[in-house]
Amino acid sequence: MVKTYAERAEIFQNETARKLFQCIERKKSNLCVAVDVTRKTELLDIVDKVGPYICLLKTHVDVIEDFDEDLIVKLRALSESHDFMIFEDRKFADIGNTVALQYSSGIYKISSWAHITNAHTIPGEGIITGLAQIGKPLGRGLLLLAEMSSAGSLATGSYTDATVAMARKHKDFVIGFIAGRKLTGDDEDFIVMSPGVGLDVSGDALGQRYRTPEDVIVSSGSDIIIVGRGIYGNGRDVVKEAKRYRDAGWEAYLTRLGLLKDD
Ligand code: S5P
Repeated sequence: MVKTYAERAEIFQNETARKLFQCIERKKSNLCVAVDVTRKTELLDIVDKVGPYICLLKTHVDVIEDFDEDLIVKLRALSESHDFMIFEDRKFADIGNTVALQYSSGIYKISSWAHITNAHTIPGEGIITGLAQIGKPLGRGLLLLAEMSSAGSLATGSYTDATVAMARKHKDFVIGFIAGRKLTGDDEDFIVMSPGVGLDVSGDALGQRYRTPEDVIVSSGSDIIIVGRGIYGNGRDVVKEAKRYRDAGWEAYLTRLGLLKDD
């Protein structure tokens, strides 16, 4: 039987994973919004509007042109007031020693504010141990990129399988995957977050591919939908779209649990 988010919240070894699933259940939202804009004020404005409808905010902090520490103070305040967690989509991809520095230091000091970050597994297991040195004492969580939504992605087959095997060895820090589908059995608990979700278009001009919330959650067994331009793009009504994706994601979850008819 498919477990509820609340039931799964009890199982995770990692504190961040537990808190995220509790938040999903509390807010009845499995929506992560990806806000890829380049100005502080625009980012904060969108986050303030969508905050009530999301469980997780995904950032690309390195695209912000006027980044400063005040942005982090404000994002953290919004995360408290609207009750969501923060995922910096840094996609680390280097040797352990380097990623530990990139995670903790430099201008962004990602480990000091992002509850969750992610990494490619191309460098091998050292990338996880390097990031864990910094993130574990802070109770942070790591996602591994096991698959990608973009056309022609090389993260398939044995690469994806090897990524899952690495995650299994580090369950206290690796909380799950970026992937298009559930990759492990029901007896293991990893969070699956799926990007490339959109209700209106099937892709963009640069290789992105979109699927519906129903497809990723009901058919593919994913846990969290990541939606970017479908919510804030092209003069859209951000609040209306956030509610629309939250509702679609939650309905898909209820369908997966068998509480709604899948028709
Ligand atoms: O495979 C991936 C992995 C990620 S994290 N495909 C993705 O699109 N992403 C991220 O999800 C990407 O970096 C972007 O921030 C977001 C998708 O944005 P959208 O505007 O296409 O919905």
